[in-house]
Amino acid sequence: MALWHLTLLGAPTDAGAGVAGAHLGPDALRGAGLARALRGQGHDVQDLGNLAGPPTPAHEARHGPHHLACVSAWNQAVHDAVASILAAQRVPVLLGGDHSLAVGSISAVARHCRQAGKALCVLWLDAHADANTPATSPSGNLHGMPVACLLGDGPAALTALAGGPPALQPAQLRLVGLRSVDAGEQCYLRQRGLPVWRMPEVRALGMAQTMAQVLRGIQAGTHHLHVSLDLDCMDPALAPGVSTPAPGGIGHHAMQQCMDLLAASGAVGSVDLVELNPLRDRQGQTAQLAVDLLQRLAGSA
Ligand code: 4U7
Ligand code: MN
Ligand code: MN
Ligand code: MN
Repeated sequence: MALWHLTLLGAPTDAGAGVAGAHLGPDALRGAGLARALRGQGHDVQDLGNLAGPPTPAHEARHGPHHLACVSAWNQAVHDAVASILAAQRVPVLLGGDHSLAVGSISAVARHCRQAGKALCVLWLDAHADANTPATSPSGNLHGMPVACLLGDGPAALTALAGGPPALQPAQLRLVGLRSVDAGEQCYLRQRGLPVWRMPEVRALGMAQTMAQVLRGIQAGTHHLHVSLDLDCMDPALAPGVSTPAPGGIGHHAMQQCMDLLAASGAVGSVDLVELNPLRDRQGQTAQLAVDLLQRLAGSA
């Protein structure tokens, strides 16, 4: 039970994804009543509206990651805005947009934590590992690369956002819900020793036990927990409005439990809510679910 001073920030771009539509995410979340729902829980909610950035180019790059210049422009804007929100002692909630935007937001969070002397942990809720590099990526899409970028492996335009050392070390990450991991990512996860809870493990342990492991050692006060929520972590039967659905995801009850346990930790200091694709949604059901989950994540004030 804590009052959050939340700041919503939209980044309407799909330049990091292989299919169009994630640029409509922020406004669909607003349309589903996100701010109203959070205020209804007693929180202080500010909405900065949408950032401006370049449109997604009509053609993909023939060599290298697709739309890199466009993706890095958006990430620079996200980085700077998230840094100001954190400096104002508020909790940034980045409304995506595709998941490449997490490079900008988490780079800003990492700098903030270094200055504030807080230990940063990042919970990556996703069907995918997002740990490709330009060398391993089967698609060339940058929303499949943010984890590697944050660890210092990726295009310089993105890794440089952290301002020197990589934004994260592997032990600071916890990847939960994975079930679609590419061969190159598999090697990378093992080589870098990334802590991962794949779907079969989440199912076997149950969400309560999974989160007990994920949150071990994380304490409100000394730690800053960043939640990077890719909506495709959920089962596509529940959350069809995503660009890259993968069957066999987290169910409704387990997801609610996950949010409740995060709220109870008292350690959440920033959030990405990404990969909503309204063009693929059914009657706004995924947007509604996202609002419900964020409400539980914030808990009541
Ligand atoms: B998301 C993929 F190949 N791994 O790299 C890739 F399967 O942010 C998918 O998690 C990436 O939604 C999905 O393109 C990125 C593919
Ligand atoms: Mn993702
Ligand atoms: Mn994903
Ligand atoms: Mn996706």
